Amino acid sequence: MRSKAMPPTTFDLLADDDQQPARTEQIGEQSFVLRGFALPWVEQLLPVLEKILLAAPFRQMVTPGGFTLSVGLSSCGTLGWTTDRSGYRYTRIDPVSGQPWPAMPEVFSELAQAAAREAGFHHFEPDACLINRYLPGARMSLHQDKDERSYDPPIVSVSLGLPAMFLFGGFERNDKSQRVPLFHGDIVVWGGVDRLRYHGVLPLKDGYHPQLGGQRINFTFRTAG
Ligand code: MD3
Ligand code: FE
Repeated sequence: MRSKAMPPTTFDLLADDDQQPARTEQIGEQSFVLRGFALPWVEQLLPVLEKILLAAPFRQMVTPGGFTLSVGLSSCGTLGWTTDRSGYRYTRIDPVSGQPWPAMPEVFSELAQAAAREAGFHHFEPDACLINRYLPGARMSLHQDKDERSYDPPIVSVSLGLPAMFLFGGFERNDKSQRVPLFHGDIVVWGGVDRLRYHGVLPLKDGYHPQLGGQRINFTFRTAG
């Protein structure tokens, strides 16, 4: 325990709680990892997420090529991303429930906007939040995000739960990719010249996170329409 009479030491700053100040790492010309940026918001995000998932539970979707994605998907916002045998697209209606996707909670868009601004992208107005759930073994192979109407707005991604190894590639599938570990509370912002870079996620390792359990959840905010 730290005595009030003692000045705080560096050791105390690390020992007192596990929340470290957010730090920004640049991983591309216009791509930034905001370490721990979401940590102060997590308590607010989780109950809201639970409500969304009651209306739009995670489901495993099929690609046009007939492969089932290992990642479970849901969405909130005006537009939700889906894939089936006939292609990838954004829809206003959740094809499973037949209802509009759950609205984007204010706390979600506020966080996404604050992160975009921190990375230098002002006036970010996301209309789609894809929610990805990785259980151990789930992965996302290298791909580009090309289903949005404009590539001008950035993309903001929030990582929660188990850590994952993110692959950040180039503009062609075979370009060498860098590996970036993403931890609970990290936010990544991609925009401008990096918007169409290939990216993916290595298979999730087994583990246990005190708040999320044995899974990783990723929110991807986009201006899709
Ligand atoms: C990099 N999701 O949903 S973060 C995706 O962690 C997706 O669930 C991954 O790739 C995940 O499409 C990676 C999001 C991400 C999104 C768009 C990008 C990273 C990006 C666009 C360009 C470069
Ligand atoms: Fe992607």
